Amino acid sequence: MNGKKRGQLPPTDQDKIIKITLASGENGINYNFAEVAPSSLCGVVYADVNCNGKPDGYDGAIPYVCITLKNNNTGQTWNTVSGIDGTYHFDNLRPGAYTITEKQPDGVKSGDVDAGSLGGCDNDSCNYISRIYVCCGQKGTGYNFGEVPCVIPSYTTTTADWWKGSKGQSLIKSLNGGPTATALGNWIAASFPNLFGNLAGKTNADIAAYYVSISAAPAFALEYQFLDTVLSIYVTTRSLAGNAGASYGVRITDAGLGPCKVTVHNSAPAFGLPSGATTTVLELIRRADAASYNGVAYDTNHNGVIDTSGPSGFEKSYRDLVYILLNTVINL
Ligand SMILES: [Ca+2]
Ligand SMILES: [Ca+2]
Ligand SMILES: [Ca+2]
Ligand SMILES: [Ca+2]
Repeated sequence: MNGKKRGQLPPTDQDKIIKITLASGENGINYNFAEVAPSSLCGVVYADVNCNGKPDGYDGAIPYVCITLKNNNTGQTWNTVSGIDGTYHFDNLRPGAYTITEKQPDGVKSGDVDAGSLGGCDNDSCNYISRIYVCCGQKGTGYNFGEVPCVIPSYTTTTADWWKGSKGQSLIKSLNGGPTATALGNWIAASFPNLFGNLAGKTNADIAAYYVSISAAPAFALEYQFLDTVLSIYVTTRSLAGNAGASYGVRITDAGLGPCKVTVHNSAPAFGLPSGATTTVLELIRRADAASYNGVAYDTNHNGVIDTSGPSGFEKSYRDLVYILLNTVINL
């Protein structure tokens, strides 16, 4: 106004100009609001099964890992967690210098950290990537955190059918606040929709009963094995089930059973893997889920029947192979 600036920018709201005084007959000009195209940063947290420092081959995802983004110019921070496929992303960012930090999950050992497409400095031993300079509208990808998976630990309590016994049943019912909680059912359904989409909205009490009923149905022997493994993933993962299983002797870590290494031996074709490949428990279940339909594992032609002949005649043999693998290697 008259060659002088009038008005103030509030420190916390970038969409306001306040305290503009205007006398009679004055005209204010250049009260401008600039907008920038939003930027983003993303990456994956993965079990580096083949130990080559990049997410490839049959490396598995590591979900539920806390990732923090800091804008080094403003000091502002944001938190997120990796999804079931291990990916994380931060959207709607303003231009600036950023640092991404991973909270190291226990249950896996720290591996290679990588700066992605916009560059930056990675620090493998400290789980962070700094000096990521983001310009307007840029999308940074490949800010990855690799972890070294562990072998499947031996547990003291869970054996075949353990979930059917009184301890297993009461553990299921105690999860996430009690028998009427639906977090477990919703997680199973969302994570493995083709195998267990029917468990969405089900309570812990429903799932405990469902486990007993499926265990008594010979036609669903393989689905029963999957449910067994899926329950083990859930209770061993701290961010999913807390420490509820500890008093039952379950070994609980941040990463849980999901990223543990497993070799597929002769079951490889059923997972679309080369013979003898090594991957993770979670990756196996994800692959099997992708080959399943409407609650039936390996009904690949979606006809509601396990085929033993014709072009889908492999369905039965794949089920047999996977049953043996889950029964001998993963049963806890
Ligand atoms: Ca790798
Ligand atoms: Ca790490
Ligand atoms: Ca690195
Ligand atoms: Ca079929």
